[in-house]
Amino acid sequence: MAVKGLGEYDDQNVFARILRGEIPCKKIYEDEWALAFHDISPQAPIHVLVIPKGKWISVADFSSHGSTDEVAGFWRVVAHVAKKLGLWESGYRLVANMGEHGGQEVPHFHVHLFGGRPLGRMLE
Ligand code: D5M
Repeated sequence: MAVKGLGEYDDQNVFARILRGEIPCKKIYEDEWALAFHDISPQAPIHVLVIPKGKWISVADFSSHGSTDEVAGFWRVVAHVAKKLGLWESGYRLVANMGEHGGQEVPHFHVHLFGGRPLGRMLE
């Protein structure tokens, strides 16, 4: 079920719980800005989620309460993980679902990183 509105941050969402270490994940990389781990239900040979440490639900929160350092730190992790997984040469796809129409299920901002095979024009 997709997120209905993009209002208050829910501290009990699954990614908040992963960040607090309450739920395990298959971690790929972590620093002060972001955490990257394998998606529990992979849609491609490589399907990784990168989540910021900040309490952001959508990109709207980048501007309202994300510092430049936080935003840059997050995107650097995305690039670092793509390199670490050997995807810089072959290419890969980034997707961020936002809200109900975007099909967002977890109300903590995240970027899906897909790779490992030719992905076609769009996944869906
Ligand atoms: O995608 C949310 C994604 O989060 C979806 O691909 C499944 C994934 N997910 C949900 N719970 C977990 C845990 N516990 N570990 C790893 N991955 C998980 P969305 O863009 O919100 O539709």
